[in-house]
This record gives sequence, C-alpha cells and structure tokens, in this order.
Amino acid sequence: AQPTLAVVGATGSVGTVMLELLSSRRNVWGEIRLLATARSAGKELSCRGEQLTVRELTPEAFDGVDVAMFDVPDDVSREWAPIAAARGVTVVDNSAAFRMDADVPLVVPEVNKEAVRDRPRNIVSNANCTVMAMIMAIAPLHREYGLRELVLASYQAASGAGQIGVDTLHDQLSKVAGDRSLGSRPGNVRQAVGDDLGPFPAPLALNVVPWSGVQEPLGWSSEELKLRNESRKILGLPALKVSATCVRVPVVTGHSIAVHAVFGSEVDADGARQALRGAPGVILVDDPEAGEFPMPIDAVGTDPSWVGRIRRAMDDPRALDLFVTGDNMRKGAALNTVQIAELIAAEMK
Ligand code: 2RA
Repeated sequence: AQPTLAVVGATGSVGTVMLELLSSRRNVWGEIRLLATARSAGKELSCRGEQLTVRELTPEAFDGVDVAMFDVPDDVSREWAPIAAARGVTVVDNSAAFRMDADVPLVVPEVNKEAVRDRPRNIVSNANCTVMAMIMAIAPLHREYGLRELVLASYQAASGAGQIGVDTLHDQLSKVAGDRSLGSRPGNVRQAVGDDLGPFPAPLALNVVPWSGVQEPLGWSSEELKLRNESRKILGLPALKVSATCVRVPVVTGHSIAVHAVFGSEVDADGARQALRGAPGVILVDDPEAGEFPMPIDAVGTDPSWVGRIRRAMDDPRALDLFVTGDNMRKGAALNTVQIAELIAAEMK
C-alpha cells in the first residue's frame, strides 16, 4: 500500500500550495490526512480532487501516518514534530525549529539529496525560502568552481510573512494609489499608510525595509544568519564566509537575491552560464539587451530559480555577480517539502 501522508498546517498559505502540488504531481500517496489547530478543524479542503475534512492536531491523529509535512510556526513544530516522530512518523518540517540541529538533515534534493537518509530523530528540515532560491543557483557553481564566500542582498516578498503580509501590502498600496506626491517628501508615505504596518516594522508600499525576521546579536537579523548558517550546512562548507543584508520589498510573491560569489578558481560568465544551463531546478534568464531579467512577476507560480545578470566581478577574476529570483511559497517552502516527502516515500517502496 502507498504510504499515508499527513499535512500539518494545511490551512496556511504554504499548506495551500502543498495541497495544490499534491494534486498536480504524480501521486505517490495512499491516504492524505489534513491536520491543524482546533480553530481550523472541520474545514473542508480540496486535494487530489477529493474534499478532505481538516482534523484537529492530536497525538492520535498521527496513528497510521508514515510521513508528515509540517508548515507551522517554529514553536508548534518544536512541540509536535517529536510527538509525531515518537509515533513512527517521518517528519519533514518547514519551520526553522530543527534546521541547525546536528542530528537533523537540512535537505534541498537537487543539492544534497543523500543527506535525507541520515535522520536519527526521524525529522528532516526544509530550508529557509530565501536560502532556497539562492542555493539552487550557487550549488552548481560551487561544484564547478569551489565556493569560498558569498555577499548577498535579498529583496523579499511580502508573502514571506504569510497572508497577513500580502494583505498588508495590498491595503497600503490602495492607500497610496493615486496620490503622486507620495514618496517625494519626507514622511508623507508614512502619513498616507498610517499605523497599519501588519507584520512589518515600517511601511512597505513605495518603500523598502532593510529587515526580515527577529533581532540577533551584533545587529544581525535572524534571516541574515539563516542565509549564512543554512548555506554552510546544505553545501557542507562550515568555513564559508557569508555576509547577507535582508530587505523586504513591495512584491507579493517571489524572493530575489543579488549575489556576489567568490570561488577558489577563476570563473567567467560563459563558464558559469554553461554550469547553470545543465543544473536541475534552474532556468537562465540573462539577456539585459532584450529586457530579460529574473523577476518575481515572472517567477511567481513556477518551480525553478530564475538566474540572470551573470557577470565576472570587475576586480576579482575569481568572483561572479548575479541575480536570482524564486517563488518563496513554492520551491521556497511547499515544493521542496513535498520533494523531500517523496524521497522518503520512495524509500518505503
Ligand atoms: C520571510 N523567509 O520571508 C522568511 C520566512 N518565510 O519572511
């Protein structure tokens, strides 16, 4: 019989994409069970053409489940993933709860697929959505040229902060639309937007906010340290130098990252394009003359990382500058989690 899958957090924005993917990919699952907090229990959601009733998240709800995909806040994963694992469930967790635990693999199938097997706690972690978009392009270049350092600037979409982020952006845009004086004098965007900042620390419409996540020591944000720590773990480069600045931008979905990558050997743009052309989960969009760039408005709803603006650094023949965009809800969260779950299902055959 095909393995039983549980989707924990099915009613969230990433959970919704998970159900879409489960309905459109080759089916490898037997029963699919939707679990959520009591508040959402009883809702009917469509998956694989069936109407499924969301069940309350309880320990018993995991009985008979083989694999569980979790998309819930870190603290909920921290509490419930071990409960599921103790009942024989293999957990694929999209939260940050276990990503940096030495005994939990952090897996991007196209990059370090083999890591999925070594999971003594029966928990596998999915990477951060910003890391995902970037690592899909950097991994093939690392294989080719030996990565030494990354200097990154992210341009992160509002949906990274959930549906509330998207609603806040649209609400703010409707408040600023039509008044062309906004953005031309100090503070007048703040005035127009008012105090509805949603999950963001400052107005997002007609602005950029150089912050994502929570405070970490020495002025860093949690998002910036995730780019450093998760990239090191996924690539198996504990000494990789990474410096990131994470910025929220008024985009609905699609995280972009400007990348300066330094390698151990000389690199050139054509060689890099060659390495990327054959790489899984990557499409090259690199023709500035024709107005072709990787952009969120094109990448949204697609699976690959879109890569372009590839050029050798002017002052270092071992360095490349490039730009990457990826759908932070799909490959950034739901798709990679589904891919890992499918890897585990394949082991159960
Ligand atoms: C964000 N990467 O964009 C974080 C979590 N999805 O807010």
